[in-house]
Amino acid sequence: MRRELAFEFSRVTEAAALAGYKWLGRGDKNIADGAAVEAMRAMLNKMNIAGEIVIGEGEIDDAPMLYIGEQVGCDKNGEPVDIAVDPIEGTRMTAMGQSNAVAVLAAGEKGAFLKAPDMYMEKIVAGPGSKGALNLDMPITDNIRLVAARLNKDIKDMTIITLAKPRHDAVIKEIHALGCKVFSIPDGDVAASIMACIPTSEVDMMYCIGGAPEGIISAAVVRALGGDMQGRLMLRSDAKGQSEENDRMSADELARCKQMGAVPGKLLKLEDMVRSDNIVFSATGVTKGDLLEGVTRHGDVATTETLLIRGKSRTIRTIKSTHFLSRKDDEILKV
Ligand code: VTB
Ligand code: MG
Ligand code: MG
Repeated sequence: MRRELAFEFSRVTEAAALAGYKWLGRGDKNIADGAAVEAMRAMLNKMNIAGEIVIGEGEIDDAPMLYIGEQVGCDKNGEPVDIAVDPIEGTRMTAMGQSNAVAVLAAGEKGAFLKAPDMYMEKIVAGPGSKGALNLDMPITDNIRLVAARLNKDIKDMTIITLAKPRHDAVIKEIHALGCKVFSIPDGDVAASIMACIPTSEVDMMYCIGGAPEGIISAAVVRALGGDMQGRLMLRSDAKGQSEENDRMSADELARCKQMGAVPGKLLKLEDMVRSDNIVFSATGVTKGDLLEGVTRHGDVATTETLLIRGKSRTIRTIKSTHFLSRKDDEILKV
């Protein structure tokens, strides 16, 4: 993938964040998501690529989406690029004015990403110092012990980040019983996965059952940062419990998995989820967070902060931009 494309992708997540920000604190996560989707689509369609959305988000909560299989870009003969998107990772946070919402995407060469439907995924992440130490077939407590040994840390000094969801209550208890610290955030495991990979954060590992799209996007940035990750696609009934509706949705997920060649329950290593180092990851803060500043706006002037990472060179850039909104193209402003 051409190096210059990296910068172009940062403009795509900037536009999505600016569009989502308009709906900050207005209580409607679907409108915020829809605005970010439209802005992201408009920007992607200005790029000289033959792009395909291979991972989208939205089916789990029926949100508006850039759908799987959608062709983007304005040059059919341009560079073929596979793109995994989450126009707002944290729509609830945006709607409720909570921290840590980001607009995010990962792009790679054709076939770079595992194709999977929008379903759940169990995932575990650790930083570069623990490469090869993870094994999702073993209990989480064993994984923590192995990572602690790699990091030369006391178990009691280990910090594991997860999502504060009822489905994690039991695992949080186990981790506490082991003597570790648990940071439970309401939503957003992509940011949490990045935190597990950067040496300056307090977090050593990420564990959760969250979205598969977020899992693949996280795998891209974890690989780019030299960290490690394993995952396992999970049917809705296994993640959220059996009910008539969950069982019906699980049957649909299973059928879609078959079409796409994905296998629920199968252990996925980092290299299975992201097959190349030649990827670009871009995330722009929508609301203020642990990793990135959120959008700010004073009249016509808005600012954004973006994390742009190229996997091949492992260059990590933080881009602070100032935008004069009256100069933006209509299709970004009108949403
Ligand atoms: C997961 C997680 C995301 O939403 O998709 C979660 O991966 C949805 O969980 O990071 P529930 O179905 O239990 O609400 C996020 O937290 C935000 O998109
Ligand atoms: Mg999300
Ligand atoms: Mg989303």
